[in-house]
Amino acid sequence: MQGRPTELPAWRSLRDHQRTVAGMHLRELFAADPGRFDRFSVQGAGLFLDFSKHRIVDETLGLLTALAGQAGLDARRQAMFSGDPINVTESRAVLHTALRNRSSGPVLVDGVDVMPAIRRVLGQMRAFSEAIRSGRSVGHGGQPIRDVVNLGIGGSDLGPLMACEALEPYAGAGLRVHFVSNVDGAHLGRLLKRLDPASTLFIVASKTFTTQETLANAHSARTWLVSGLGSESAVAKHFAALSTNLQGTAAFGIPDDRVFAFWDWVGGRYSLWSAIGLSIALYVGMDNFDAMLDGGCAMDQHFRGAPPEQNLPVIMGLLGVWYRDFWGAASHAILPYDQSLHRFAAHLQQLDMESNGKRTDLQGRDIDYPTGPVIWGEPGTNGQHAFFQHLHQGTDWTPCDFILPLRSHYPLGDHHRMLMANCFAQSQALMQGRTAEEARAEMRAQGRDAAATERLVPHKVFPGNRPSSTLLLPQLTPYTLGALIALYEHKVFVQGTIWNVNSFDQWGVELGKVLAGRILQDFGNGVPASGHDASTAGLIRRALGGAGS
Ligand code: G6Q
Repeated sequence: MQGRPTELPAWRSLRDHQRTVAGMHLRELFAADPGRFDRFSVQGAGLFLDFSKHRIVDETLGLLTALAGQAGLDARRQAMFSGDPINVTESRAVLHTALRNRSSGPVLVDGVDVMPAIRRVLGQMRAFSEAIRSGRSVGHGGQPIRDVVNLGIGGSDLGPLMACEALEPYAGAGLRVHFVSNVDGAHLGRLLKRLDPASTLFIVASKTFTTQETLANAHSARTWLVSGLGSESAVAKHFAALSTNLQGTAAFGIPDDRVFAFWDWVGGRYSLWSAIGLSIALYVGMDNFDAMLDGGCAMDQHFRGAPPEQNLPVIMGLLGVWYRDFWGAASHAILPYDQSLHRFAAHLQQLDMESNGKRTDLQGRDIDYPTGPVIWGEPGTNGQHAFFQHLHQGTDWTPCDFILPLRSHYPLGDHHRMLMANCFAQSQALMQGRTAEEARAEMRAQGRDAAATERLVPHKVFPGNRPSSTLLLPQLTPYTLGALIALYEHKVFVQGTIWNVNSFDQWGVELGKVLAGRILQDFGNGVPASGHDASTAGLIRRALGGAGS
């Protein structure tokens, strides 16, 4: 798309159409149309999406899918899956989908089929994970590995951490997996207190193998290990690396057969499908990792094949654009009703905000329309006792995604029915709200006197008309988790296409890194360099002088 999305005919029509829909209330739309749920719900790759509780009518969906067509979604999707260098600012292909490609066909980058290399690394991951899990591969002193520590940050941490938490029911009893990301010494230090070097394996997960935090943690872990086991040669048995920088891993002293490669066409936040997922394979076994790839692949096929009005990522992406650009919604809540998905919102926060938090379009022009929203969330039911007040009665409203597996891995008493009832009740309350008459009638029925009732009525009114999607999974399995993650990846892609941004670079994280390097030098020199602003120089002086200065 060379022009701006705001100039597309469908964008202009949506602007007018929004004014019509703004006068409607979801409660009335449901009352007038018994077929609404059936018409506005779809299935794909084993997931079910109810999008009937959105501020849309049939015409809205038609206009939104027209917008996708006019923005060139089909061509751009084809370009991504074909390995075209759509990450134009880094001149790279975007092929995390090749990592989960289960067909026998080739995927070409610069005329070279990348599938043989992908299958080779998957085979290496299988051999390594099976050897460690079975106890065939042991530590320096002959002890089996009991604790695996993934040292990585951002995309080299959030995805595998989220997936290991989600798939805990599939983990055997043998291995514990830990994740250390923060350069704050407390993160590594607190964990090391509990570990035995003789039975610990460190995985240094870094695409570039230059990330300050990860390398600092890796070097400190190495010092701890060597001092605990009394030999430099122990490093070879207790470290592995996941990286595209094979020179860097060799310089660290990790033997080549313990280095798991991936490629520059895998973005960090899309990398859990690559060797960066080794911690997942170690924790739940390679068969389950493969099942996760299968789920991701099924969602890829759905995304490529389903018509726009039945296509989960397309619908979710378009609804996000609808609220962000035509209603002014600044944030979007992710509400998994599953404790095992407690890091899912954090993973999506990076996926979405790093991909579409952009203010420059693909042609390098400033953008004058809203792009990616703030993504946030926590599992239900906990969130209900914390921030849901704001969702129901705050002056801003926030579109929500409710995510619910229908079967639990922990069928304790009536817990799961309670969980499901709460999930459905929340989206219902957001949608229908409570009128003054209803609030009044309820209080009267409870025997409250008339004066107290009237005083409380305004506080007990819920406006309703607050939109949400509900995503149902049969159960949270490796397969459905794979499909769920891929669904959100493609949702982000759809939105990036409409907003005409490069969803695959992240220049916004650079500046802070450069400045941190300079300030670290100041700490070494014992004085702030000239050229800092007064605030930064003052803070550096206080830090150099200790907490009490
Ligand atoms: C993700 C980002 C970023 C990256 C980390 C870690 O898309 O690029 O979060 O994953 O900065 O980078 P390394 O894997 O290179 O250490």
